[in-house]
Amino acid sequence: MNIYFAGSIRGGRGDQALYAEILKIIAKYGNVLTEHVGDKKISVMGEGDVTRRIHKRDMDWLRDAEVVIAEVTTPSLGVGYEIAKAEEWGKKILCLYRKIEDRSISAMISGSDKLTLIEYKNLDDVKIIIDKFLKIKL
Ligand code: 6K6
Repeated sequence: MNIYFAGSIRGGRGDQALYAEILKIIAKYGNVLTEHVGDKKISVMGEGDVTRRIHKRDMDWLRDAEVVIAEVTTPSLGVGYEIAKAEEWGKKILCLYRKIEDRSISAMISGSDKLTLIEYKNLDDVKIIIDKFLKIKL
């Protein structure tokens, strides 16, 4: 199973270490196409790659994925774009978020019936949520 993981890059790298841990959990279930999202060498400045090439590569991977898992606590234009494309292409989508005081998830995510949005507090929660979500899918 190809799994596309989405998490903020230019939107902010505050959760990068958490993405790396979530990627480790996801890797037990299938082929993760976007390991770079958890890479601490990628700063908000990006990989230093040409943006057109990044867009094409990521969209090709997204098309090839059966499942998309997005961490949406840190708002990111790129992650929102990927989720919209994944909806358009009929992918199964799980969005994970942590509740942060004085912040709410965009209504474009919380109001969509084409994805599953689940709140979590820690990595133990993430393990359970992902296991349930992917077992339903399998
Ligand atoms: C390089 C040059 C300019 O920006 C970069 C960033 N490099 C990226 N490399 C790989 N994937 C990327 C990059 N930038 C964004 N993405 C994709 O969009 C990832 O799959 C993330 O899920 C998402 C992050 O979007 P932003 O808007 O937070 O960057």
